[in-house]
Amino acid sequence: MKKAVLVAALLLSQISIVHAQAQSAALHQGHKDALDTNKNGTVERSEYQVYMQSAFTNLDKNKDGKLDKSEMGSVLTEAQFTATDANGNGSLSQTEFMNRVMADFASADQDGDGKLQ
Ligand SMILES: [Ca+2]
Ligand SMILES: [Ca+2]
Ligand SMILES: [Ca+2]
Repeated sequence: MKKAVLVAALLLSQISIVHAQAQSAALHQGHKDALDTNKNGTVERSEYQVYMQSAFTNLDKNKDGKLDKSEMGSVLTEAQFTATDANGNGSLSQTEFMNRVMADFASADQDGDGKLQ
């Protein structure tokens, strides 16, 4: 099976919480429940952001504040890692990581209302 395009989907499926479909912005119900912390039925940008910040912390196994290729494991392909590593230094800072996942949120949020249903 081809991996989903969204980095967020890859990250989330990696940590067994969300497997979003690249073709559809819809999240699986169980996964949405995990992200929808205020249980209002939608995943707001703020909920996604908080979740991704904690995902960054969880992925940063050696706690040096950045993600290197070994920490990303199978989450990102080489090409995706390179694309996310904006300054090309071989590791992902929290800023680089968040820029990427928030861009994914924006592309998944097709109607631009700041929420994923
Ligand atoms: Ca919510
Ligand atoms: Ca690290
Ligand atoms: Ca970098």
